[in-house]
Amino acid sequence: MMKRIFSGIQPSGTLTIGNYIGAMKQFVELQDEYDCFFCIVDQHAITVPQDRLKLRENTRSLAALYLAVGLDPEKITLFIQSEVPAHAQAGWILQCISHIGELERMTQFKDKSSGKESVSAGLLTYPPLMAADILLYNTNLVPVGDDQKQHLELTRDLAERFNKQYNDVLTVPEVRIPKVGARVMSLQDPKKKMSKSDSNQKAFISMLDEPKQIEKKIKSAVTDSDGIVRFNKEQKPGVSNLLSIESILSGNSIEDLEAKYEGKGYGEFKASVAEILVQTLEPVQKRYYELMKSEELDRILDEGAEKANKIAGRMLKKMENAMGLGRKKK
Ligand code: ATP
Ligand code: LTN
Repeated sequence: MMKRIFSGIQPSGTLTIGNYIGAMKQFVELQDEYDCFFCIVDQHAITVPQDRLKLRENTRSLAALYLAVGLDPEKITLFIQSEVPAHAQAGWILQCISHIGELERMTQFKDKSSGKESVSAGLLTYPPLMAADILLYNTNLVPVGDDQKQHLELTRDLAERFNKQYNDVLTVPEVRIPKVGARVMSLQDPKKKMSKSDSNQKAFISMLDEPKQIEKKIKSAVTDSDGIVRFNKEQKPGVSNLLSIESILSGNSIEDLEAKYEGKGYGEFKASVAEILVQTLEPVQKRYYELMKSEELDRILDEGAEKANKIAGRMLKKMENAMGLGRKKK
C-alpha cells in the first residue's frame, strides 16, 4: 500500500513564494509516490482575527492555487478543514493530553503573541489541532517548511503519549523538510522568514504578483554593499536568500550561480532572479484564473471532504473508544 502524506496551509492571505518553495513544490514532487491529503486549514487561520469575507476568498483562492501549481485532483485529496468536523473533535482530545508548558514553549506561539496585550486561547492550542489533522489520517510523512519542525516534534510526542496512555491506535509520523529553500527569508529583513501575513508588501513575492511588481520588489530587496554575489547566510543574508530562490527555481546549483555572476553586479543578478520568478509564476497564474472561474473547484472540494470525512471519522471513533468517550462505537 502507498504510504500516506498529510500537509496543510492556512488561508491567511495570498501564498508567497516561501510557501511555494517550502511546501507546495514538495507536494507536487511527491504526489505520484504517496497517497496525499492536502488541507486548507481555515480553523488554524482563525487563531488570529480574520475578516469573514476575506477568509472565504482566501480559502477559495488557496484551493485554486493548490491545483494551479500542478497537483492533480485525480491523485490527491484536497479539502477544507472546517468541513471535516473530526479535526476539531480530535483536536479537543489532543488538547486534553497536551501540557500548557509545552504549548507555551512553541516558537510560533511566542512569535505571534509577543508584544500583544492579549491573544486568543486558540493560538496556544494551535499545535494539538495540527496534530489532530495529521494523526486522523494514519499519516506517515508530513512535508513542511523548516518553521513547522517543532510542531511536528510535538505531534509525534502527542501520538506516543496517546498510544501509551490509552491504546496503540495512532501512527507516529515523520517530517520532511526540503534540503534547500526550507526557509525563504523576507526581502526587506533577510533575518526574518518570509510570511504571507507580513504587513509590508515589499517583504514578500505573492504567487499572484504581476511581472512588474515582482521586478520592483526584487529590485528593492535588501542586500549589502560589497557587490559580490556569493552565498554566506550569516554575512550576506539578503544575497544568499536571492541565490537560494534562483537556485531552486532554475535547478542550477549555488556554485554554478556564483560562477555565473563572477565579476557582475547586483543589478544583473536581481534581474535574473526576477526573470525566473516571472517564468515560474506565469503558467501557475494562468491556470489559477481559469480555475477561479470554473465550477470544477467546488466539485473537487466536495469530493475531498467526503473522502476525508470517512477516513477521519473512523480514526476519531477509534480514539474515542480507546478513551472510553460515549458508548462503544463500531
Ligand atoms: P502566516 O504568515 O499566516 O503565519 P505562513 O506564510 O507562515 O503563514 P503557513 O500557512 O503557516 O504560512 O504555512 C504553509 C506552509 O508553508 C508550511 O509548510 C510552512 O512551513 C511553509 N512556509 C511558510 N513560510 C515559509 C518560508 N518563508 N519558507 C519556506 N517555507 C515556508
Ligand atoms: N501549522 C502549519 C499549517 C498546518 C499544517 C497542518 C501543516 C496546519 N495543520 C498539518 C502540516 C500538517 C503552518 O502554520 N504552516
